[in-house]
Amino acid sequence: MASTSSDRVLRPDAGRFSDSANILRALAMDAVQRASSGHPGAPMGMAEMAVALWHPIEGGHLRHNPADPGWADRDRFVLSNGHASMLLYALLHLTGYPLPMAELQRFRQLHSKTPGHPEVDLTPGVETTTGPLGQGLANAVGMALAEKLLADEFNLAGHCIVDHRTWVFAGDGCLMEGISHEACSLAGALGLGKLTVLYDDNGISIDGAVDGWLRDDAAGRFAAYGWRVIGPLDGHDIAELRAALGQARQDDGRPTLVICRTTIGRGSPARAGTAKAHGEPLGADEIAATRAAIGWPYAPFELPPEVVSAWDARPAGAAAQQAWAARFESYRRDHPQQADEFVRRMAGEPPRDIHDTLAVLMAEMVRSGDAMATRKASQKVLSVLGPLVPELIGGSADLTGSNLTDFPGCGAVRRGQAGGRHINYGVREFGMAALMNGMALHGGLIPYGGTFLTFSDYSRNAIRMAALMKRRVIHVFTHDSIGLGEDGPTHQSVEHAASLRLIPDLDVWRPCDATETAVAWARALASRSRPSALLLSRQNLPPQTRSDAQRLEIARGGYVLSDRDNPRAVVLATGSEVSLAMAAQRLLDDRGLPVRVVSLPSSSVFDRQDPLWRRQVLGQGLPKIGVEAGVTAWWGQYGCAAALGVDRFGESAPGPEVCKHFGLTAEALVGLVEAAVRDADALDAEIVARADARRGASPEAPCQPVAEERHDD
Ligand SMILES: Cc1ncc(C[n+]2csc(CCOP(=O)(O)OP(=O)(O)O)c2C)c(N)n1
Repeated sequence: MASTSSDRVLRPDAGRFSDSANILRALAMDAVQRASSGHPGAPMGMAEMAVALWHPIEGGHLRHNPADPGWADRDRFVLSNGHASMLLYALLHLTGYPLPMAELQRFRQLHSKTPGHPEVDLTPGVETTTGPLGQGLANAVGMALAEKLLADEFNLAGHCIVDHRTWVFAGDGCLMEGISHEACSLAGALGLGKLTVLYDDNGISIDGAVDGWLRDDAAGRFAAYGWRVIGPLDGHDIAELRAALGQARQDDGRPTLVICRTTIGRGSPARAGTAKAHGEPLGADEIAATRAAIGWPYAPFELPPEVVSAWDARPAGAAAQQAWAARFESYRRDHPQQADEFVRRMAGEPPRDIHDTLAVLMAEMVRSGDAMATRKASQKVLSVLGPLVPELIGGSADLTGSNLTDFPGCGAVRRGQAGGRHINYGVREFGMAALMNGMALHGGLIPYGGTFLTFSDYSRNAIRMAALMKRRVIHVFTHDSIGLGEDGPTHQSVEHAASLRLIPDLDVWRPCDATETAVAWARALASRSRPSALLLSRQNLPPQTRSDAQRLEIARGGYVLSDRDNPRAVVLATGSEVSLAMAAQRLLDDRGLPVRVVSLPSSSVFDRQDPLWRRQVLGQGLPKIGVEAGVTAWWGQYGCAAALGVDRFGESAPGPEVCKHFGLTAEALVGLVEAAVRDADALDAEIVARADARRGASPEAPCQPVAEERHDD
């Protein structure tokens, strides 16, 4: 059970402070003090847990090589309670990662390698960006799952090249977050036996002693998920912790939770065990008192060399990596192709014949000239890509038959079974998104997962984290508008496309037919440092006709799909509304008003194109009208004079009826275009009239041609 304030009596600590833990404690309180901001309490409370896992002599459980943070078979460590970042930075510095003391002294400063919360790719040794509580834990479940999938795929008789563990530190906050339930329940169901979570059970969160709002029986809760639970144990007893972690390493097919009873801010006479230790510098006087209490006579950032050298994990790390390299060489001798494939996969390189694959795919899509829902087109894409891109690992949050994320022969991922390529995440959208981030961070896999677009809100912060971390994660969001019909407003997306487009570095694709769907998939696959969201229709959409050149232009995110001589307006459309724009164009032809139709499957990709391309596509000086079955304000960014869309929640009825009810029709679009052209003409006339008025002049007679001056040389 989360320990309560009443059962938390501070133990007499005298004589129980070790230098190995104190060096972490001191670095944390001193760096926070220097930055005048940060969280000293959790690092000080988890110092012994860190020693038991990370210290090469006193702990020895974490298998890593600080000299090569990218070693494929390293253990992964996730600090899910990311506010304890100074603990991680101290560990990375002391064990020998390239993180010098100067960086610790610049904790939380601009462009330092020690930001407020750990950021992957910024600080060597940080495996994932944490801070949004609970997500690190879910990332770790994804990492452990990736390890299992890759081990199943690559370890061959007599050879074991994928064999590492995933370790997590998590606090009360992580376990209070709902995502911890989603991720840990699934980890239990899948039997991820190489995952170990150390729970910093300190009974304190920001608002105070947690017994007012957290009285879970954590041990019972995790046991019910199918986890092995160790503890509660004394989270400051290094020997006890070390033994527990040794037990956790005996894989019995269950993930392990080690409940560590700790005191937040341990060592600080006035702050230990209080919420004040959580997120405030201790202050100079209290730091002095803490130094005296824990027996640490050194000045701030002064580190005794013998304590520092005992922390150096490079020799043990190098030996571990060398042993693995020898195993890998033997694997290479026996299985050269698989060895090359493993290297390629871990490097995130595309398969060698990916271009041929994509060409086949495109031809297939163009050939199949039937009207097709883009979710169906996506499945067709997957049935081509799946067998040829083995790193694709799919899944759905219990909507496989609707999202169409599976493909023939993909097989389900199940406990104790190898070879599955499709994960039934259950109804756990946020968990799915965060697990996918973990798998992408681990490497060797490209995760994609599906749900209805409306439920992207459930996953939203994990989508944001994928973008922030620049990871290739592909979200398949189907049933993307009111066009889905009968399920009604709870399921009909209105604001979601626009809102996802607000996330920086996320490519949102809303393809209009099978061909655009294929290109969206190809781009998402090639997009190594960005997540993508594919917004797909439930309903059938007609195929559009394109030249070969136009097919290539789809990849630019926006292109002229259908033009007219001297167009008077430009209609910009996405997804299911492209066919509506094409119908409106035909109606306008009949009325003698030529318009251009631009298909804009991905605005972010389009916005990254060179200005010349964008100008060519959008036209200059022409009124623009946007159409998408969603909120209209979004079109403002393209300077649209008008937009056809849906600015309120939907209705439950058959899709075509709902669209008609909301005025999402070609006729309505025609009306808008005509009005926009009229307004533009009127505006032009008004501008001229105003200019005349400013000059106080009546319109001049038309200019007479002036005879050209002749210069005869
Ligand atoms: C999703 C999310 N919500 C809120 C916060 C703000 N926050 C940071 S730490 C914290 C309290 C966490 O309590 P606990 O895990 O017990 O940390 P400790 O007090 O032990 O340091 C909160 C609410 C956050 N980082 N992430």
